[in-house]
Amino acid sequence: MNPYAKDFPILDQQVNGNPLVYLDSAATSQKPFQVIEAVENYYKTMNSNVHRGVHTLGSRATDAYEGAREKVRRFIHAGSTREIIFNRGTTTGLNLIASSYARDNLKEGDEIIISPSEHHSNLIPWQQVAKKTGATLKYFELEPDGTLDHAKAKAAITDRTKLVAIAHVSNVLGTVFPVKELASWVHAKGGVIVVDAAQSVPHMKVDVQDLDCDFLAFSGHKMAGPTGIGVLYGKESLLNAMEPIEFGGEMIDTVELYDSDWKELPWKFEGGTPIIAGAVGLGAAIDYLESVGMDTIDAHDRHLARYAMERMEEIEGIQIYGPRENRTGLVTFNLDSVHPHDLATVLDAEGIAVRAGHHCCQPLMRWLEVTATARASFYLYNNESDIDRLVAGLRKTKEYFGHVFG
Ligand code: 7TS
Repeated sequence: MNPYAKDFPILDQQVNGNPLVYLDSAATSQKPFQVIEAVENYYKTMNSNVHRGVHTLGSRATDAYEGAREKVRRFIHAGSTREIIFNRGTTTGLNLIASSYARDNLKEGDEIIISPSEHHSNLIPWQQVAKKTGATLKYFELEPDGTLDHAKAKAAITDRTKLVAIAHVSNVLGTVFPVKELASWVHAKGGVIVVDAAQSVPHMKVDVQDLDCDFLAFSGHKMAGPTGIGVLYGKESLLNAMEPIEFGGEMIDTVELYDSDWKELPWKFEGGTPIIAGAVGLGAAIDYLESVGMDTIDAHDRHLARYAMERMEEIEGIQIYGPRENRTGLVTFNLDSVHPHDLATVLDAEGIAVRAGHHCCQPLMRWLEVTATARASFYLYNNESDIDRLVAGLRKTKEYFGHVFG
């Protein structure tokens, strides 16, 4: 029995007559009772609006909200809480950079470079920036195993490159992209780097100062935290020079009839009543992950991916995508001519939850020359016996479709 599984009450149930095996943590992770109780406790003992009024509940809620910001700062080793903006998630963070920083700083002749493996959240905003500013959107070339060749990537970054946007970890390939190197190459040319850390922050130690990234976005719900809360990290000098894109309460300093000015960082980017309970839950998730240890989680998830690949490769007709080495805890695959949706349906009948589809990566599906794939993704509450159940389920699927089509 995995020692952490008992902290996740949802896992202790039968699905379709079988014990649940949850292998879809890259879509969203499950939540430990420590997080569920922190959110419940917030609503039971301190719910109130923040940064206003002087009553006691208001200061408790404000302390809890700002305390969570400090936990996030420490967790990703940012220099200051002014660099930590709470929002709805990775998608919202990336769109803020695109709509504020990029639209105001890019022009015709400038280039944005991204990877064909990006999630739509880190792809469509840059298409929109290119359309609005006249800048050109370009793509790094992926190697056949879904990695970047360092020399080629470095050469692709030129004096025209004003912005590189890349996932730290691909949600389909599991590839860990060389963010630190990319940051140094783009900085040498005077550009900035935006990191989509949706799949890295939940699974490994991420140090924004060590990576030297300019912006980095992630989601609470993929790291044992609640849905609806996310974080955008940005270097203070860049955030200071940026305009907010949402205007209203909470983010203003003084408001005149025809003009207004903004609060200092980070609040100028947090218009409206913030996601207070979500931030408190995210703080509890960080406490939880730190109590396990990010290096322990990283090693565990990578071990499960290696074990899964070894076991799955014993099945004839399986195709696994992405690199063999230096990959994180997810395995994306197809099985013979079985449609991944059919495969996921048969597995679901066995109580096994995997994701099937394009994973919000349609250009990557075209690059892989498939319309869809299945994906099993792992977290600290999974263990080898979950993978054994998956492999047995895959064998059953193969047998079933062999009878139907054979
Ligand atoms: N970037 C990456 C790399 C992701 O994996 C996801 C979500 C996002 C951005 C968007 O995050 P959100 O919290 O703003 O929605 N990825 C997935 C997935 O792989 N399956 O479901 C959601």
